[in-house]
Amino acid sequence: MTDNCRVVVLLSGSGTTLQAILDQQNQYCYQVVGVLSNRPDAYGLERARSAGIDTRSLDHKHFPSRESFDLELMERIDKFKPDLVVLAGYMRILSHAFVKHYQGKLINIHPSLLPKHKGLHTYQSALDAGDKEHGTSVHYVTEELDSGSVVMQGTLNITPADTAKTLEQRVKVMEHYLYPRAIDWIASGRITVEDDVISLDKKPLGPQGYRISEKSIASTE
Ligand code: NHR
Repeated sequence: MTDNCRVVVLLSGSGTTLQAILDQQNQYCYQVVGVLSNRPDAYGLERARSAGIDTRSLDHKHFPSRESFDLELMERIDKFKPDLVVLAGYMRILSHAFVKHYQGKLINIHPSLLPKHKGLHTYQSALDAGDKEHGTSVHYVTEELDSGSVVMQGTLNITPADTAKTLEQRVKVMEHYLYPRAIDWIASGRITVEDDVISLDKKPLGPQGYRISEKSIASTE
C-alpha cells in the first residue's frame, strides 16, 4: 500500500484491541494517525491520548439518522487522510454510503471462524453448535454484516472445559497478535484483493484467508 500506511481506528469501548495495535506499531509499517469513537466516554480515547494520538468523538445520539451520523464521521475520518480504516470494537452498523466510500480499505475483526457465527454472542453459539474449533477472522467490511472477504483467521481447538468466558479470553489473546499483523500485511501491500479474491504475495488465499493456530502463536511468544 504505502511505505508508512496511515491508519485510523474506530472504536466504541475500552480499546484493548487498539492498545495491541499501538503497542506493536514499532515492529510494523503502519502508523495510527487518528482514533474516533461514537461514544465520548470510551476508554479507548484515553489510551490514544496517552500515546499522543489525535482523537475525535462524535455522539451518534446527536444525529437524526444513521446516514447523517455516518456522513459527519466520514468527514472527520478523511481529515486524517487514512490509507486504511480499522474497526476495533466499533459497535455501530455502517451505512451503505460509508462502506462504499472506504471500499477496499475498511477492515474488522470478528470473533468467529467466518462464515460461521455471524453477529453477537459467538462464543456461546460455537459451544451450542458443538463445534470442535472456534477463532477469529479479520475481514474487509461490506454492507452486509460480517460478510466481506476474509484476510486472516486465528483458530483454536475447543476443549470440554471451555466456557463462553474462556473462549473469549483465548480468542482475545489471538486477536491481539493477529490484527496488528493483518494490518501490516495490508499496509505493506502483501495482501491484495481482486474480485473478492484475497492474495498474499500474489498467491490466492482460500475463502478463510491465511490461517494461524493458537498453538503456533503460543510457540512464538
Ligand atoms: N457495518 C457494516 N456495514 N458491515 C459490517 O460487517 C460491520 C459494520 C459495523 C460494525 C463490527 C461488528 C462487530 O465487531 C461491524 C461490522 C455492531 C453491530 C450492531 O448490531 C453489529 C456488528 C458489529 C458491531 N450494532 C447496533 C447498531 O444498531 C448497536 C449495538 C450497540 O450499540 O451496542 O448499530 O461485532
